[in-house]
Amino acid sequence: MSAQELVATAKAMVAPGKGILAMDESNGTCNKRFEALGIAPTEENRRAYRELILTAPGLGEYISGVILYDETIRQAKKNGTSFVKVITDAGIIPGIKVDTGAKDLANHPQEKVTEGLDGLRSRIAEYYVMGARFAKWRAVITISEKIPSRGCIEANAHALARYAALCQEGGLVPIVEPEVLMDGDHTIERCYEVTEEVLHTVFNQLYVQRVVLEQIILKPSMVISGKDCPKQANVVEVAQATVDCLLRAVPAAVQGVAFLSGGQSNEVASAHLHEMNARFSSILPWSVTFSYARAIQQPALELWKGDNANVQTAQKTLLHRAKCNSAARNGKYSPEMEKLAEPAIADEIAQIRT
Ligand code: 5MM
Repeated sequence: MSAQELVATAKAMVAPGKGILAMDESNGTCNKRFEALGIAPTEENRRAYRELILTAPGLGEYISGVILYDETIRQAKKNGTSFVKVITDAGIIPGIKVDTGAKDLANHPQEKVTEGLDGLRSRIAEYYVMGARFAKWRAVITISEKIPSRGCIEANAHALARYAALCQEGGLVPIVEPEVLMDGDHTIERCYEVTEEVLHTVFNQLYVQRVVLEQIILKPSMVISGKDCPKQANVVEVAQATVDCLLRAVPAAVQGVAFLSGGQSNEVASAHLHEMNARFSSILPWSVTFSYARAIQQPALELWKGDNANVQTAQKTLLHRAKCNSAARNGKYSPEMEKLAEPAIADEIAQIRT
């Protein structure tokens, strides 16, 4: 793929009114989410759930790209149509998670480093032939009193940069995801400090590895209070702190920023994205959108419950969250949107819940 094609793909991933749907849960994570809702953790249930998502009518109106897992990119609809065909027919770009997970970092208790560089060049080549046009690699940074360490930040930043360089060489746009976890009782100020250090380190490593910033999407976490912090920053404070932090640490050449939701509630994740776009779009050098997993999927998964009879209602709920986040990406979301959508499917939802 040429440099122009990589830029065009990156631009399309963050196009106005659109964002990315992360559905790249590894089997372990997907099974955990199923089991919490009493859904059997089988390959067929994972396939059926992914079919529900990918066949939601009108998904392509709000979603530019979907991130798949290795098992999912090889799967097909019940009628045999491959998921990759379903996705491209809907005008959506297929993407693929290529990391192999966060593992314990030697000599660094409680810290992780993401693995997956071995054999990555050939896996990228295989995924490209299968139809993927972008990839994702997630690094995980934990905050507590004495961490993150420099060793953890540098190891993860180096791996992200090596991954990104290999993706560009192989024709995939890399999504660079350094996630600073919300777990803990730290303040928003501490989250700011850690996020800024992590982003500076990541962009330094991207520079060292000669990654072309116009051909990447950054997928950061927002600057937010730890979930057990007694003082929770409000929506305006989160938007302000996140924008300040990113303006200081993310070069203007980056094609787009697509936030993860990280465990925020659905409405709050939409409100934060809206606030950033509504207040600051005139000063932001990059497009700012979403790349949410839980904040789009969770209500649909809870309604589906593994039952075929619930598919259409679950799809409407999924579409609703995609639409709210699409509005937020344009700075046009309001909590009213949540109320307006409810009556249309309220009866169906009530029936499933009883
Ligand atoms: C879908 O979740 C992804 C991680 O899955 P594994 O831990 O099973 O590999 C994750 O990378 C996800 O893409 C992002 O964290 C965004 O998800 P949220 O739920 O934070 O929006």
